[in-house]
Formats: sequence, structure tokens, C-alpha cells
Amino acid sequence: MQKLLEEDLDRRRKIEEKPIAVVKKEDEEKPGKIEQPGNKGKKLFPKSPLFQNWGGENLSEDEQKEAQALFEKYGYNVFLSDRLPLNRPLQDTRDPRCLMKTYPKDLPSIGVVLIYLDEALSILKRAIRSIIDRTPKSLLKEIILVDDHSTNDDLEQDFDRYIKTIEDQNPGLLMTRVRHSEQLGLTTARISGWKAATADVVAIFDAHIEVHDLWAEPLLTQIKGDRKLIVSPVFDRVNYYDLEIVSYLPASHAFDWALWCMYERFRPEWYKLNDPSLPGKSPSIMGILVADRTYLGEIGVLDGGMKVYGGENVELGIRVWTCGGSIEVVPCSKIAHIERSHKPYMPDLSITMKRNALRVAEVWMDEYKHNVNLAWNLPFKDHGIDFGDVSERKELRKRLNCKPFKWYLDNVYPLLDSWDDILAYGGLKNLDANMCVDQGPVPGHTPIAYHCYYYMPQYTYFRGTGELYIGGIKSHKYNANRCLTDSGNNDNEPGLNDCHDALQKQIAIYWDFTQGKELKNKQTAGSQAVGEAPDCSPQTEPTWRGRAPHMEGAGTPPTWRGRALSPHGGGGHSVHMEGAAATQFTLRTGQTAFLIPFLT
Ligand SMILES: [Mn+2]
Repeated sequence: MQKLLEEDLDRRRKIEEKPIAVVKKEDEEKPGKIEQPGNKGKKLFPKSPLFQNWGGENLSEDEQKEAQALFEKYGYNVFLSDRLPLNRPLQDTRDPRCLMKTYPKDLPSIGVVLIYLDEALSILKRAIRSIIDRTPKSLLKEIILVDDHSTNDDLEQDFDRYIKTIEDQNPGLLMTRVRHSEQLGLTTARISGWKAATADVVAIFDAHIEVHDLWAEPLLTQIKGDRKLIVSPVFDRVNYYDLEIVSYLPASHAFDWALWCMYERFRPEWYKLNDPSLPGKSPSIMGILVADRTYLGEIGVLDGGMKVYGGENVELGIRVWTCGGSIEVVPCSKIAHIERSHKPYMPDLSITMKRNALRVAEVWMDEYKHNVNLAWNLPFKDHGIDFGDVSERKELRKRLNCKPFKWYLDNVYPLLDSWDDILAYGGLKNLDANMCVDQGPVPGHTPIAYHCYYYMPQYTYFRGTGELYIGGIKSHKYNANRCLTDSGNNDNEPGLNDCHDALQKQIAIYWDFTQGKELKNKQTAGSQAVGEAPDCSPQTEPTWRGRAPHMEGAGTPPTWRGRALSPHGGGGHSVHMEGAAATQFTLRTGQTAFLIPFLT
């Protein structure tokens, strides 16, 4: 969903962004310029993400305080938004080929649902203004405003007055208000917007958007051609700090096994056509969607059991594809979307994200459902997360006679690594030293021993190929993991290398590992007797005693032998491991066995 889009793009933004000053330098530096007393204050919030990226040097101290307070409340520059025209022009960011296209006259009617929670009034007004100005009257049947229990006062009377004006000016347009008496979360809000809609096609949007010219026609044309198509426009980014538009190229909407969403290249067939104005198939949607209203109902709209935020977009993507429809991103349809600096829902969205992801897995992912657990580093069973009742969604899947998830992986999303052969995952803990293998500093190639805290740097995965990943696992085939390596030199510490690189450089990455047995590198083991530590004197030869949780107290603990790993943080431990030693490394027998919980 778009929050993830926002976060994904936040990361990209960190690389791309340069501060854009509102005040032109040359004006400021003109010799002899008279400063007006009281007009220009010192910078009060130099560390604020707003003022770091936005001029505002000419604001008085009071204005800076006002702008900062509004920014903190809303996550974007409301001070500036309040001063920009509601019908501001947007530059045309479409591929030039879009301008050559013509669209049928008899397109279906469209209703636009805007979902909001504590959105700034001027942002909402601008969204409505742009939709009315840039959608043909003959197509735009209604705008449905869904308020998911906002608390700001100006969204009451001031907004009512504005809507009244809009209604007076546009007698043919239906303005529908849906107000929730409590916060129901994005998914339920979207469903309530869909319920209130009456047009042939429904567009479900965030309210911090502006549509570009000719946004609707390309989408409606696609749906007219195939009612089982769910489409998405391409979003341009509106900077939260200066509200400038940054053009984005068309891309497909994808996700990883944690169900975080991300942009990805279209399938190779799309690039072969060499025409970036053409719609491209997409495994999922980011959250904003346009669909035939009746068809969306037939396939179950959205999963009403989702809470707050996250996962419902992936659920829709899998459902549409496996139940006979498809998804397209349509490049000639563009909307501008504010990527907020922070969002109003709750401080840690990963809590509901995780829960909702488990829901999607349970209903749709068949034998692959535990990959969601793997991605979130959760035990397969007894993870303690209540994801609610999914029986209705399971019945829906049955009723719609949907294809298996494997079909989706093979035909729709082959870039997602199926993780078929992950045999074990967890933390590699040495009980004697009470330390865990940790990926160490990144970038870097030296794993370290560190006190066990079981977060990402210590996530370890063992693959059927013999690869041991330390520090997490990537969901996509195009991304390389970091493999534990053994250079084969007896005095060398184990390394951590990009698995693709290591293969190319012929560094040994394949390990033999069985829970409760010694771990050794398959490739270098021949040259190095396991059990001997040639770099250590017999007196200091480390002995590792490891117990898997399910073996606790049962029989003789397995013995681990070690190659040196640099101790981190001192503490007087001399920590050695043979490549790596596992104790709390839990095994997955075959592909379906559950794991013993290893995290608390
Ligand atoms: Mn958004």
C-alpha cells in the first residue's frame, strides 16, 4: 500500500533529494538589500526535515513556528499548501506518446473515493478541485469523501461549507460523505467508500493527491476492454516539504515476503515493446486502485478483517490474479501523491503489517504460507499473533474457485524467490559464550560474535543448497543474500560475502549442517579435519555445546568446534567457531514442518 510506497520512496529520496530553496539566492545576496526588521528571523528549526529541505529563510520566527507545528501535525508542508492556489497547474510528466492517444467516447462513469484521516483542509480541497477540473463532467458521477474519524476541527464546518460551494457549482455531481464514528483503518474505510459508490467504475484514492489532466480516460478505456482488470495510475511524488512534483517512471507494483510493497521492473515482454506509454502487468497494487465497481464486489472488495494499515493491497493482488482477473499499471494516467514525512495511523505500523500479512498467508499462500513467518522471523506456530477469523475469506477463495498460490508464483510473480529449500532459520547461539553470530559492520565482510539480541543482523537462514545467510534473507531472485564463507585458509576467520560474488570468486559457501551435529564447510572440509583447530593450541581449542530448545535436557548436548570469530565488545570471551556453530538454530524437516519458537 502506499505507506510502503512512501517508505520505499523515502529511502530513495534520501539519495535523490537536494534541498530546494524557495527564496532565490541571488535575491538574498543582492548588495544593499535592506532587511526588514522583524521579517526575517533566525532559523529556529534547522534540524527539522521540513526546514532542512525547504527554504523558508524569509519567514518570521512566528511563521516558522506555525509552519513547523503544522508540519509536525500533518507530515507535510501545510503552511505552504495553505498559500498555494487550489487549482495549481501540474507539469505534464507523461510520455509524449500519451499525447497522441485517443480514447473512446462511451466510457463508463467513474466515482472517486477519497479516504482521509486528519488531512489538512487545503490538501483535501486541492484534491477535490483537481478531480473536478481534470475529469470530464460526462464521466465523473460522484466524489465520495470517507472520513476515518478525523479529529481536526476544520474538517467539520469549514469543509462542509466548501462542499456546499462545490455542489452549487456542479449540480450534476454527487458529493457523498461517509463519516466513521471511530477509526476503522484504511481497509475498512476503503470498503465503506466502495459501498457508498454508485458509478460504473470506482477509483479509491488517498486524499493527499492531485490528478493530472486526462488521468481517467486511459484507466476507463482499459476497464471497458476488460472488466476483470484492476488498474493503477502512475503516481508522481509530491515532496512533503516544498510540494513540488517529481516525475516517476512507470513500474510494476511488487512486494516481498513480509508483504512490504516496492516498485519493480515490468516483465521483460513489456520492455520488448519499446513503448513506455503502454500498460504493464503488475503482480500487485500499491493501494490506490481503480476497478469496475460490480466486479470488485464479486471478488470480495478488500479483506475487511485487516486492521489499521498494510497487507490488503497484496491480498487484493493475489486474489485478483488467482481468481481470474489481472492487474495493470497504466502509464498515461498520472496522479501526484504526497509522500508524507510521517503518517497519522500509529507509531509502529509493522505491528499491524505483520498481523495482516499472516492473514494473507493463511488464506492465499498454501504451502508457501510460512515464508511470511520466515520473513518476519516468527515461529511457524505459537507466534502469539492473533490475526483474526479468516474463515469467510477462505470460503470466498473456494467459491471463486481460485488457482493455487504456486500458479501465481510460476505465472505472475516468478521473480519472488519461493524459498522452497530453506531448511532452518533462527539465531546461531553459542551457549557457553552466550553469544550469537552477527553480521558485524556493514559494509564489511567479517561476521562477529555478539551478545544475542535476535534482530536482523543476527537472522540466519540455512538453505538446502548449503548456503548460510547471515543478517536476513532477500525475497527476490534478483537480490543477493550475504553468505557465510570459508576461504579455506586455516588461519582465516569466516567471511560474509555477497553470495553471487563469492560464487564467482570461488569462495566456499556451502555448509553441511544438521541440528545437533557438527557444522562444516562442504568445500573446504576435506582440507581441514573438523575437530582440530589448527590455529589453536589444544588447550585453547574451543568446545561448543549447543542445545536446540526442543532437545533441552535430552541426552548429551552436541559438541561444536570453532574457527575464530572476532569477539565484539570484549567481555573477556575468546570466541571461536568452526565457520559457524548453531545451537538455537531450529530445523525445518522437509518443507512443512514447523519450527520451535526461538524468539521470545
Ligand atoms: Mn498516501
